[in-house]
Amino acid sequence: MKVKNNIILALDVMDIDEAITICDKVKGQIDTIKIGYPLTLAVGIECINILKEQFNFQVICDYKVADIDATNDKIADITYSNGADGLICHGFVGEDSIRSCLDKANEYNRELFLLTEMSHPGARKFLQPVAEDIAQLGVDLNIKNYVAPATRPNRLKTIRNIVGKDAYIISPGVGTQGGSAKETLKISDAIIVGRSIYTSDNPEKAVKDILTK
Ligand code: OMP
Repeated sequence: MKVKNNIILALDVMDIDEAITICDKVKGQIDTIKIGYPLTLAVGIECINILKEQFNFQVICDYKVADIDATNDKIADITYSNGADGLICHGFVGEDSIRSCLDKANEYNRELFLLTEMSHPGARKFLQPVAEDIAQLGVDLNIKNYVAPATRPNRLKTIRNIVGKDAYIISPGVGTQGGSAKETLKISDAIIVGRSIYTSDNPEKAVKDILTK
C-alpha cells in the first residue's frame, strides 16, 4: 500500500459529521484513514464508503479480528465487501484464524495487516513474549503487511528484522502515546496517528508538526 506522506490518520471519532470535518481539513496531506470500532459502531459499516466516495481515501479497517477461522472469515468478508482497502487482524489467535483473513484479502485483492506487538503498556505482559513468533508466523504465511509499535523502537527493530526489509510495517503510538514520527519512520514504512490530529484545533498544522518531529 502506498500512503501519502507515510502517515495514516486513526479516525477514532464517533460522529460522521465530525469525521468528515476532520477529513476535509487534512485531505491535502493525508490519503489513508484507519477506522475502527468507535466510528463503525457509531455510524455503521457504510462509513467506509462515505469516506472513500467523499475524499477518495484508502480505508484500513482496524477491527483487530481475533476469532476462530469460521468467524474471522465472515468478519473479513463483510469488511472487504463494504469497500475496505485493508483490514487489521490479530496474530495471537494462530495460523487458522489468520489464514481465513488472508484468504479473504486475496479473494478481494485487498490488503491484510497482521498485528504483532501492541503499543500500549499492557501489551508487555501477554503480547510481547509472543510477538516475535507472531511476526515469524506472518512471514511463513507470506504476509506482506504488519502493525508494530512506535512506542518501543527496539521492539519495532526486532520485528522489522524478522519480517524483512520488503515487508510493509505501519506503526501506531506516535504523538499521544509518546512515540516519535522521525525515529519510527527510520524503521517503519508509515505511522498511524489519531488523537494528536483529531483532537487538535488545527488538524492540518498538527499533521505538519508531527511530520517534522
Ligand atoms: P492515538 O494513540 O490516538 O494516536 O491512536 C492510535 C491508534 O492506533 C488507535 O486507533 C489505536 O486503536 C491503534 N493502535 C494502537 O494504538 N496500538 C496498537 O498496538 C495497535 C493499534 C492498531 O491496530 O491500529
